[in-house]
Amino acid sequence: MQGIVTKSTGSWYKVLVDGNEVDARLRGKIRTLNLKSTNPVVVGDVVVLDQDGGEYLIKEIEERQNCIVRKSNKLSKQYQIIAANIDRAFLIVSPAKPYTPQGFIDRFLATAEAYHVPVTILLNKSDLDSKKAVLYREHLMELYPSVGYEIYNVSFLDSDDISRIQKSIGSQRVLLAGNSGVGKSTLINAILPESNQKVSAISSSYHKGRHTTTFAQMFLGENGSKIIDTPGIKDFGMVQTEPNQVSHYFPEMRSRLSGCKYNNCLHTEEPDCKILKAVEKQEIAVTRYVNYLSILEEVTV
Ligand SMILES: Nc1nc2c(ncn2[C@@H]2O[C@H](COP(=O)(O)OP(=O)(O)OP(=O)(O)O)[C@@H](O)[C@H]2O)c(=O)[nH]1
Ligand SMILES: [Mg+2]
Ligand SMILES: [Zn+2]
Repeated sequence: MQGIVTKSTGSWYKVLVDGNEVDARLRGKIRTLNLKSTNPVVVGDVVVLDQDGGEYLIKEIEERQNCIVRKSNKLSKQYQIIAANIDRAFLIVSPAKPYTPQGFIDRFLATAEAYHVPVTILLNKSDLDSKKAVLYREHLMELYPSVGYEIYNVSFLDSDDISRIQKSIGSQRVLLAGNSGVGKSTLINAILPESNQKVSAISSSYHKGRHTTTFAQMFLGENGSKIIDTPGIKDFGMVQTEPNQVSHYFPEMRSRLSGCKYNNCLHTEEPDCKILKAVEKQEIAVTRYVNYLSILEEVTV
């Protein structure tokens, strides 16, 4: 029988089979996909199950259409798959309490481009009105539409915003991503009150990396939609990328690449580089370019 993994703790799994969630374990030897990941089975995976007595065993994983991946840590060659087979991702960011740096946003966007996952940015906590929050919000709201990303200024405490978000989910399978404390579980609770996800009060402990949600979990919504809550991610490292691929993951660079003199241009100091010219003319945002350079540096090491 076949099912979809809805929760993975590393030692046991929840799998949705014919509308029911069952507990399952991994069979000792599994036909794994060719991936150096720290977690062989992830939320969203389609798996084949066997029943052994009363126990369900996962014996096979179907090939993934896509996945969102992060490096276990900056130096490691290993990586962790956050979820698989998703239609789109909502990147939830917050202008303050906690602050989501633009570097984090650009890394996530580039990772999603690499795996062909469309992203909508939900700029949450629109009720925060400190000077810093307002300025940063204005910056993000201007920047991202100009490079082709959808971004919405919302509050998950506002029921009108919640119904708009719910409408936009339709029947899709959506991953919620974002740093700890931005409101991922708050959104799940607003859409699916019966899910009762733990949320925590905003406090200074976010800076010490407290995480309220500890495992990714898929929730079943209206119209067959599936929403995946994930633990807050501190940082993304680009994985499995050649240096000359990185500019393909920035839409405003991708559309200009044919203008560079050299095919293998990395857009750092080459002559006749269309990207460098566009940065000089402020047609490409310097903040995006700087984040491009930092990803480039990381994959070149
Ligand atoms: N002011 C304000 N607070 C919000 C809003 N949305 C969520 N919060 C609060 O932000 C805090 C953290 O929310 P969570 O939903 O736990 O955040 P999370 O992204 O799930 O965090 P992790 O599970 O640690 O990754 C809670 O106290 C929420 O009430 C909002 O629109 N405005
Ligand atoms: Mg959470
Ligand atoms: Zn170039």
